[in-house]
Amino acid sequence: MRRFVLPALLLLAAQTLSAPAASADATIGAPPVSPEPQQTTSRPDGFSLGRTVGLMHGPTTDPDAERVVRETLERAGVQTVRDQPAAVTIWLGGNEQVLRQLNVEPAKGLPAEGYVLAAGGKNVVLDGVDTDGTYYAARTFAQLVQGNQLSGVEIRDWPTMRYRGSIEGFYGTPWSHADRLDHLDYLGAHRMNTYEYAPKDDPYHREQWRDPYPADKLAELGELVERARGNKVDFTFALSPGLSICYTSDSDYRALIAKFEALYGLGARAFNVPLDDIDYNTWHCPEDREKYGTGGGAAGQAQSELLNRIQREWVASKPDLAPLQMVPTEYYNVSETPYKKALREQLDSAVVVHWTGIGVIPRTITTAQAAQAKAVFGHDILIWDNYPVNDYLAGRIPLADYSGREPGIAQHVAGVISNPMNQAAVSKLALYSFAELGWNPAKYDEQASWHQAIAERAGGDRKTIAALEVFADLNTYDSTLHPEKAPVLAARTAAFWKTWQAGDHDGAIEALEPYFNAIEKAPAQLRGGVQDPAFADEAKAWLDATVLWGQALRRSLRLLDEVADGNGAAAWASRQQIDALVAQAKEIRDVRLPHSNTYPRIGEGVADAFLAEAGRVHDQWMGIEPGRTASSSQGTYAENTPDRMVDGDESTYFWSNGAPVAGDEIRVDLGKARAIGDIAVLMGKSGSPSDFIHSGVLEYSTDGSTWTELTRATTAEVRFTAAVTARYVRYRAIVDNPSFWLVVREFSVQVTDGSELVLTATGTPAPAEGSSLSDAVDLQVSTAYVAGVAPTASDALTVELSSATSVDRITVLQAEGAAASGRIQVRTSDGWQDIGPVKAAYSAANLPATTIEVVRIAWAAGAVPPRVHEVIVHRAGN
Ligand code: 14T
Repeated sequence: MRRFVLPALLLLAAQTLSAPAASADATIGAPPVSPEPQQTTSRPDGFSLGRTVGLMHGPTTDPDAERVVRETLERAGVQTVRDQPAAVTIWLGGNEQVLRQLNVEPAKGLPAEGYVLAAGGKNVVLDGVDTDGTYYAARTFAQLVQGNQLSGVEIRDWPTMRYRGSIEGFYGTPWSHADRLDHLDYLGAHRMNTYEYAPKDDPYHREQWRDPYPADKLAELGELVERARGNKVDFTFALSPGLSICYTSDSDYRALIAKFEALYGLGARAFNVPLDDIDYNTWHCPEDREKYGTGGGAAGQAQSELLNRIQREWVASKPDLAPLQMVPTEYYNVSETPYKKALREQLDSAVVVHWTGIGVIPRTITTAQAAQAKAVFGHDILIWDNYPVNDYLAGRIPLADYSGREPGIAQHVAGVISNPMNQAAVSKLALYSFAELGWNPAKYDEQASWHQAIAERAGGDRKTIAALEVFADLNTYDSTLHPEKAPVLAARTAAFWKTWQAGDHDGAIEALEPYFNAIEKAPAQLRGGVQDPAFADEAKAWLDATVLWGQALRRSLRLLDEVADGNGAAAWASRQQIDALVAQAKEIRDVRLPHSNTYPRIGEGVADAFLAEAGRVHDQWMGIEPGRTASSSQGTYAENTPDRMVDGDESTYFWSNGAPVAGDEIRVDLGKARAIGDIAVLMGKSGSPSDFIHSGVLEYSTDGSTWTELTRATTAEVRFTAAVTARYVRYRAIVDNPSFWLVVREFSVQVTDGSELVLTATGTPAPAEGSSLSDAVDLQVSTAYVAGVAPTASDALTVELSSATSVDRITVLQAEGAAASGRIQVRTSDGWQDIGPVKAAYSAANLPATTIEVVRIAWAAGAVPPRVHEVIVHRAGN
């Protein structure tokens, strides 16, 4: 899309006119009015507010609007506000005569919540079509005042969607009372009008829905209702009885109404009955089964009858209630079912129905889908949009743009509300864009809106904006809306490896280092620069982790530099430091559920991949040949990572986090092309025997892009004997799995060309609890054989080679700062030969290419128990 470009001269003039007097160059100019008004016409007759302003009241005047106006005037340096016309006069709630003078049409006739804002000739008319409209006029006025200045303007504005805001509808730690109060202010300031109270883990909302709120909780709810009203937000109380309600029970009905009545008493005027995430095939009393029977149609009828009774007996009896809302059990698709047919035909037509799109967290919501939702549910549709909710993304705070929603959905739905994160203030980044999409979808530009949201959080400060962009990039991945991981960092690291592989090591490092610095420094900038103190508080775990990842990334550049310089000791020190930083980052926990159960994910899949690649470069330089690795195109369920497919242990397994679809695969990378023989893909496990690819193809490749078929199978265990040369072997689904996920206990590929040198370690002192001698020869420098006691002169670590091999260097890696001493010895056909000392963390002994069978570290008696991370046998000529 082409953007309108102001001619340079006009741009200059506009800047001179509207730039605030004290505009520092560190900040970006005036924020645009957000959400963008429907119609804006600039006028030549802007003015200064001066020190004294008259404030007059018109027909739709409003105390909340007045509060916003007075705050704005105070911020602008106005000292006196008179209740009579003055040099500059504000007409709050409209004034036809002044509008006529300004040649501006009044708001009359605009949609609900609409307003006209006219500023010119030393008058400001804030003319709401209703009091909400006047409030929004005041909000826009607040955004227009720059310093003491007001540009001449005529704005005619109204919301496209009826419902705009949020539903606190997630699992895990609910927001605090302070979070909610602050959130309600944020909604009001962004012209959003809806907050739904539906935290899954408030026991009184769902689990114990019948129980009345205790007095202290009720008092808090009362304060929320109050705060919402002051922000023109409809506090919508939701009660979820679906886990235990008996639909035919009169006492259950009365328990529900009693709960609603209590909230009505506090001033709540909007109500919702969510029936999501329940099993509608389970009744909670025999009477329901008897009355309704079984199946989705029966559930739809029971739910409709409950909602209809609430509508007829309660809602209709109160003059001032907003339309009743419900969340259907089938909230996530548009397929025609008996359940939806029952709602369509039996549910009172006044009830508004929530819908999440096609999918619980759909990547896109199209106009056509919205039309289908409206048709299939047969009711007004309110989109419950599961973004940026992170209850299903433990350890992640999605900070990317609010994307994939077509503006045309507004033709078919009554609104869009956000299900946000467990972190209220961090959610504001996305909420900003919900406000814009809901108010003026035709003008919604997801990228522009995201940048503006960032600028708002950063208070316009350039450095903070830059830091927030870096931080947001590291927190892009959210599985569905943004399946890509840290895209900016990924592009930069990809460019790095290209330059590195071309041999320009210094150039590669110089180009990337500033970005890694920016990652490390971003948290400090955000802590000082984001005006909202709750942001740094809630994001603490992620900010702390970002510093550590930034340090690890920086250190990995040093590692690569040290490798390029051949400085083995320094490189090993860097390598351990990187591991320590990552380990520290993974110790961090947020305080909220479910995030308190895992570590904050920072640039996962990109930052860790960069460190792993740097480690491989280091490994290769030291003589560790690339071992095999396993991967999956799917995500991981809990801690069951893909490496468990190649750990030689059938009791551990990879477990995907969803059902594989055609094209999903599991893969083994041997590190380099090898002759291969027996292959076994052992899927499923007792407990989930059907978690296997139900129809797949076994394939191999030498380059990872051209694949050749070996066999096809439909069984849980697939075995095949190949006689080919391959680096990669994969098993790929060729049809979508039935709802079963994927478990892979082992994916073994036999190497037959004998080129795999296998080392076996034995010796003394015996390893300490939790470590093993094999850790010294497992080709992983992060794991270590830790001796249980300090060595005596008769102790030795013996490493046997699977076959006699020509070797020109032996390297012994011990823990930095805790190195034991000894001698490196090798056994050739002529017997033992001493080739050098072990004394520091890094000990390398070179020898002329010699065919050896065994390596031994003969320990000297000492005080330090050896911690051997690796004994590396470097093959001559490699
Ligand atoms: F009611 C719905 F619109 C809805 O989205 N319900 C829940 C919601 O509370 C939760 O925050 C959201 C994101 O995790 O998804 C829904 O909960 C689910 C959905 C699933 F598909 C919980 C488990 C699921 F397997």
